[in-house]
Amino acid sequence: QEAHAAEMERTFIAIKPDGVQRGLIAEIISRFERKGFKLVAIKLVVPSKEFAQKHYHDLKERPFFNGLCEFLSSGPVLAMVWEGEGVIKYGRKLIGATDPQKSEPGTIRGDLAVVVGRNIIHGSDGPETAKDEINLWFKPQELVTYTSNAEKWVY
Ligand code: FUP
Repeated sequence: QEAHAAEMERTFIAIKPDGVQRGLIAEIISRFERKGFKLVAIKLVVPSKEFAQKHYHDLKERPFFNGLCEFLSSGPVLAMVWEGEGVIKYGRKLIGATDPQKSEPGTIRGDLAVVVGRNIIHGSDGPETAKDEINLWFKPQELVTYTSNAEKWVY
């Protein structure tokens, strides 16, 4: 099928320090890859606390905000952009509910995490946040445009 490439949806996905430290990078990436989504940007970074506060600015009134930002900046985070039809919403589905006690088995948090403060992965919750988060974490030239060999069989 044609006319996909130009307008394909993108989302920001990050493996938090707990996921990186627990050796879950390959496990998590493979779930997005096997689904048929396409990786268009990836880097390992230790965000500053100020950067973490920017990333989670929507939550600044919440009681857990400070601890959350301390945690995100406590070690390497694997920042990624994934592309594909419906990737924002379906990415959230792959990730599962915020609280791993409530995430379904089969989801990333359901299978691999136990408590909300260590839920191993972040994913943008809508088109606006996806755009904002991609812009916060990546420079435009870090987003790689290419045709994957798989996509003519996925679409
Ligand atoms: P999500 O989009 O699923 O990551 O959920 P939120 O944006 O609501 O929350 C962001 C992060 O805040 C969660 F991943 C974990 C943390 N959090 C807590 O520590 N306690 C809470 O009660 C809710 C969220």
